[in-house]
Amino acid sequence: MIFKSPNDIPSSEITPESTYLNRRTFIRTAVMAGSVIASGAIYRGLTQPAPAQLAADQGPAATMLEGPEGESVTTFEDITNYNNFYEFSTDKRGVADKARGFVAEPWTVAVTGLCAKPTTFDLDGLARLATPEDRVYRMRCVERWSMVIPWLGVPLAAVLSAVEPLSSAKYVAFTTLYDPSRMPNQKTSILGWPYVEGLRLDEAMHPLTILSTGLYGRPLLPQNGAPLRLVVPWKYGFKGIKSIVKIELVAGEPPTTWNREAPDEYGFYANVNPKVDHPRWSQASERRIGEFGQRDTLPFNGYAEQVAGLYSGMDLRRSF
Ligand SMILES: Nc1nc2c(c(=O)[nH]1)N[C@H]1C(S)=C(S)[C@@H](COP(=O)(O)O)O[C@H]1N2
Ligand SMILES: [Mo]
Repeated sequence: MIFKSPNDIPSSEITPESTYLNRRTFIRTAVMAGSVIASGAIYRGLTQPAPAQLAADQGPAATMLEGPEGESVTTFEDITNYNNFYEFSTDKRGVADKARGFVAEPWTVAVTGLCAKPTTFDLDGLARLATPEDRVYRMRCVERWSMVIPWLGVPLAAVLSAVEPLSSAKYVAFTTLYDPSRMPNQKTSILGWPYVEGLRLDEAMHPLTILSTGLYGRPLLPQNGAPLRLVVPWKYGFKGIKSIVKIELVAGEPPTTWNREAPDEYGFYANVNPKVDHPRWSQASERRIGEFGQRDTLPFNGYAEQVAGLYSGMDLRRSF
């Protein structure tokens, strides 16, 4: 079998979201890298390959899953060892190790705001709303890499319907846990914490949108956003906020972390679009983790048929 692990991917093919990061981070990073070089190259100095660290007993429960349209499902090893989760590390291959031991139970998520029945759910309470289903979705990071991930999750619509949104609710705001004692990078200012994200209510209610509680038939590992993270497969990966503690129905467009950090580079909508380049790189193609070469990036990440109607009348160049 020809297999290329992410450890073999030249870092020059990955374009970190973080290259804009503030001056202090640049300086600290440059010192660690041992030289002061052009900002675009600095983070590459940090992302040195580390050996995959996967205990034998962490094997996936399900292995016979098919990807969309015959595409291969990304390996469990890659999905759980190549991550973006800045609360733990900005080094994709360092997140799993830094997040090891993160205790995700007990956990509650408050579903609140403009609704008739605000409710705080524990994980059993969520599972009672809807039986977790398998959903094999592409995931496209704005940094030009992608995976195919066999999620386990419940439709977000089931959770929102349970609290009975008021007609004044037009958007949904999501918040990650804020606990610097458990998420060590929250002691730094590399991002404004807690991480926040948002969707328009119709996007949130779309049947493709899920709250994931697992992958490969197992509960989520900390590095993938245990115990609960958002999955919106037609949008760039940064919309998929991890380790959610609050879901709030609101009237106006809520602030979102990457848009707040770099508004010219990351929009609220962040729909995958090969024709709208990031200001610093093309979005026309991507590297599928585990494959050689490049794939064409698909409009709406391949889900146009299901979701393009959500944006009729909207200039898709503005839906970045
Ligand atoms: N709270 C939080 N959620 C987050 C992030 C993060 O840094 N913090 N990174 C995002 C980005 S940029 C991507 S691409 C995906 C990566 O998900 P994965 O590591 O499970 O593949 O998580 C998203 N959710
Ligand atoms: Mo990302």
